[in-house]
Amino acid sequence: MLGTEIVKINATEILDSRANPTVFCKVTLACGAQGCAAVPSGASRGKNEAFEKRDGGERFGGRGVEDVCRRMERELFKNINGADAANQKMLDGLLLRADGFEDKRNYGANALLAVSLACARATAQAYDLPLYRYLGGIYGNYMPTPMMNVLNGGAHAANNIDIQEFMLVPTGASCYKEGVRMCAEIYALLRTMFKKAGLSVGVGDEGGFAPDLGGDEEAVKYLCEAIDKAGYSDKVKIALDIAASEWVKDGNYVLPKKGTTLTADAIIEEFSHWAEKYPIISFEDPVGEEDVQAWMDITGALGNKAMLVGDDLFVTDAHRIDVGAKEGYANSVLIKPNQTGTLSETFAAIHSARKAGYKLIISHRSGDTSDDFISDLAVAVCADFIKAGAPARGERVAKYNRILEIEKEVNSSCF
Ligand code: 2PG
Ligand code: MG
Repeated sequence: MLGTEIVKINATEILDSRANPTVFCKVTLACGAQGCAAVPSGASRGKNEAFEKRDGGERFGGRGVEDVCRRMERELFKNINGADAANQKMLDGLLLRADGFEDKRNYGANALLAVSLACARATAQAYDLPLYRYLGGIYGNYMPTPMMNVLNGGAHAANNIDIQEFMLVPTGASCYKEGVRMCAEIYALLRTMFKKAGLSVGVGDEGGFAPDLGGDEEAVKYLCEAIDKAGYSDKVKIALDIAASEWVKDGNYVLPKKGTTLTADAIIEEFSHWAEKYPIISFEDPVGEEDVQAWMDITGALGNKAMLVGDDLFVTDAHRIDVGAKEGYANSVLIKPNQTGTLSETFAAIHSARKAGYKLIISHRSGDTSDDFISDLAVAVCADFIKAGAPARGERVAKYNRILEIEKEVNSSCF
């Protein structure tokens, strides 16, 4: 051992980008190396996500995490005191055993993940390696393609749009940096277009614009027009996060803002139509998380034309991904470490996704912090995409900027 035994953890209640409290953890190792991590939090959460522990009571409307932090320092620490942080699997095993519940409801997945990620960062520091290099070794040299959410709706915005995320995907960019520039230019154009049309340029939770529009399809048209105006029609495509689990009501789909009721078949027909009409390459959670039949149907209809991404469907759970692969639904996976609660379980989900031949997207949450762990993770596992919101707002650009830094570092070490 290189002095990588855990000697101390500090846990602090901090704020996320929606003014909700969240857990920040600092781990200290015997050699003096330290690592920090802050956990994000979702608004449109999958039913089967690991438990997010909150204090309840009066503070922050019950959303405080002061008790969670206190228990991390006083109780959880005892279970990992002296453990080798460089043995991530063993360490995460200790965390899981200390919790004792499958859904992590004792300490909370937010508490466990903060420790798990901070330990990885501390170990990287002890080894004097950048995090992506520690996590990915010498293979981690490939930058993901960004999926930038430039128009927000659904649970992330107070406008009249039911689809949650409208994203730009610079699939034709020659490198990551060029892709970021293209998206930022299109984002700026969108602002000008909305202003000119007398529409709001205020932003939603993930930094995308959130105007009231004539309908969800009009949002797609705005993106197409902006891509066109920027001169990137052949290089930038569109991805949508429908977040359709939010629409499910009594066996049907009710669009919360428009109030329209739809069947799964009608939704699948509409999106098949959109996939023909618009340069949409990806539909995330296009149907409900429990509607397996609809997942089968949409995979049959669109599976070889577009990415069908399981977010609420898979909740970063290796077993759920294995089942999806076996039954033959979806073809891509969204990875959010806080849906599962430890880094090792996140890697297990990534492994299952790769085994199934699914595309891999590493993702932020709608409530996030300036923590950029997912950027290093995306490079380390050679993810196909990173989804971190708009090219605006500090907690979103922190992730994109970190990969700009990594790309430069990796390229400059080339001969
Ligand atoms: C999603 C995410 C992130 P939330 O649905 O993919 O964009 O949103 O964090 O609210 O679940
Ligand atoms: Mg989603």
